[in-house]
Amino acid sequence: MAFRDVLNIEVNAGNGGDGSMSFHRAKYMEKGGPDGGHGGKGGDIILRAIEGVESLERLLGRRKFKAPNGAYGEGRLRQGADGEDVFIDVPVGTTAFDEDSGRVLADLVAVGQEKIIARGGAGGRGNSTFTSSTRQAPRFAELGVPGQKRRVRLELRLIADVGLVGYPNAGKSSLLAALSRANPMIADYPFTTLSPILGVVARENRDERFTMADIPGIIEGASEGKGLGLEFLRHISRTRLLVYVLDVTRNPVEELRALQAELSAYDPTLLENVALVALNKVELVDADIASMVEDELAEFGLPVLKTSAKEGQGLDALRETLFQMMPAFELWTERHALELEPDTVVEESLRIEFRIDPAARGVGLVSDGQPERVWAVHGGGFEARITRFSRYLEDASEYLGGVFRRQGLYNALKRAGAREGDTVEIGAHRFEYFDDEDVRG
Ligand SMILES: Nc1nc2c(ncn2[C@@H]2O[C@H](COP(=O)(O)OP(=O)(O)OP(=O)(O)O)[C@@H](O)[C@H]2O)c(=O)[nH]1
Ligand SMILES: [Mg+2]
Repeated sequence: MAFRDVLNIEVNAGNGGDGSMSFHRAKYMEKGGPDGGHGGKGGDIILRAIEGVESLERLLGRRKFKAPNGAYGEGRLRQGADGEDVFIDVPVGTTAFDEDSGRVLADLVAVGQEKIIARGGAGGRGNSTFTSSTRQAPRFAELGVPGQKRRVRLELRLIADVGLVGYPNAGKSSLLAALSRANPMIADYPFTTLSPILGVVARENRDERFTMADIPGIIEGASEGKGLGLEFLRHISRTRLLVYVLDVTRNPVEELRALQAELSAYDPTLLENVALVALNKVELVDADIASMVEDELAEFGLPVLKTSAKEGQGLDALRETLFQMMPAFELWTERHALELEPDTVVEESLRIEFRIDPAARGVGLVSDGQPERVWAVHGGGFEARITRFSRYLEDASEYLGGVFRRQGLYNALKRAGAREGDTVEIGAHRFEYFDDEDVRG
């Protein structure tokens, strides 16, 4: 099974269904009241963290996800059904980024956690909504909003409590095998481990356990791409505790210094992690040599535990120390919380900040010799609002005029110096400006 920790997908939430333009029909009744129902909401695309998957591999081959659209509204006030949500199941530890903005869309750190990564569009309102004392038969309805469409990069950072880091061949996999039931490959050559492996370490006679991640060895220059590079450091960037595994027969002080330099080049906060040193293969040297090395390592200010993964020496002490030093989960999540992109406001028209450019474009002459004056309106959600009635623009224009007036557009145009007969440009649409205080929407 291929270990897969980065994957690009495309997600497309469902479009909102259009509202219906309909009038009640009954025998002997020439023209009934408006009875167009609302369109349904489009389905969301939701990322969900599930248990028991440790790779994004199962998503391979499925790169596009589309949620169903909301159904159209219908006559007799029948509302269109909402489109169903689509769930994408991923391993715990998956982060989703918007490929284009780079923003974090979701960061799932616990089983069952869910996050919408593309929102379905709102349904349009049916024509029955738009009746008023002056408008008893609205011949327009609102169209549905398109669903969000995104290119998303999924990145998996295994969520392990403990991360083993060290040079190749130091005995990381051997320690994992000795402390847990995991069965990693162990061999007397560098880069035996090619992808991260997780194991569960249990405390004797107690119902306590933690997970431990073994990652490929790191060498000096890894931050410049030497060896297997630093890409696997992603998987220890969110462990609660780091174990530096050193081979006592090599040069442990030098190796630890180089390891820390590489980790820090990847992410300086990694060195703030709670950490300890496992000085491994101690059975290969005399006890006083091992103690000497231990003293030399004191400069790093980390607890040092002497182990032999091969002979089973020091393993109980290592396990016990790990349980004792483990920081609380709350502290961990606080430190590692990613800043999520705020939920996007789909109903753009709720924002009414806008800008008016006087005579921005299209200055020409009209018949009476006066220059035609064009006011271009940007922002404020006006264009999106018009789009929602694009099929019925003529019939909806009076209604839209009223909405825009309430949002302050006419006042702003007036203040800017607009005069009767000027042209107002909103996106691709053009309207004539009229200075009439009494027209109501
Ligand atoms: N003598 C002795 N040999 C050990 C000890 N621990 C591991 N080894 C041996 O060292 C070699 C490398 O062990 P691994 O556990 O594969 O080392 P690793 O750090 O996972 O190596 P990479 O996956 O290549 O980074 C193997 O031959 C192990 O049997 C130990 O405590 N004593
Ligand atoms: Mg290994």
